Amino acid sequence: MRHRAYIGVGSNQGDKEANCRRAVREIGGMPQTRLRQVSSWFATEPWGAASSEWYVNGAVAVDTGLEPQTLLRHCQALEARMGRRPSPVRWADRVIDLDILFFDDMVLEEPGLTIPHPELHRRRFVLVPLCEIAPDLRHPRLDGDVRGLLARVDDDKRIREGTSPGGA
Ligand code: A4P
Ligand code: MG
Repeated sequence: MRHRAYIGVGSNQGDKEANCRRAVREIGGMPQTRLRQVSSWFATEPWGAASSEWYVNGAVAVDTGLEPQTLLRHCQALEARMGRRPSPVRWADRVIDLDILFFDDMVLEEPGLTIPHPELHRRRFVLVPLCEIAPDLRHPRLDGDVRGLLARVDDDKRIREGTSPGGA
């Protein structure tokens, strides 16, 4: 378990919270990977989307021995297993979406993988759950920690407070 990673979890199709909980369970079952923290689940207004269907979003912390590209492959395999189909439409509705937000204090730009996630500081639906589990986590490229990014974020999309306890 050499690394600490944070993964954003979202769904806006089907039983959204059940989808998120299943994804969290299966993330915990990935090889060399252990769940450390799970945020509450939040109902969030769609961001940047053609769709008007609200999302359920949360975030998890894991300790993992996987390297970033391998963790991404496992996340994509899980998305596919849960029935997500590739869509040509950006921000299309999805059964499950897993984004690697942070990986240690790594800064990485590789084909198909940017870490930290390039949009995370613009999205309250990412920062609110992340701030619940890791307020003091520092962004390796931007000035400040998650709490500070959330205080400064320019995003007026609505979020309903997590009503349900986190967990899988
Ligand atoms: N990719 C690059 N870096 C990463 C990373 N750090 N983690 C690549 C995960 N993937 C990464 O992602 C597209 C490509 O990003 C992948 O091939 C991967 O190699 P995707 O998830 O397959 O496609 P996408 O999600 O449709 O596109 P995009 O532009 O990444 O959308 P986002 O940013 O994921 O946004 N509103 C609310 N309220 N809540 C949401 O969860 N989500 C989205 C999707 C839009 N609006 C939302 C929400
Ligand atoms: Mg994505």
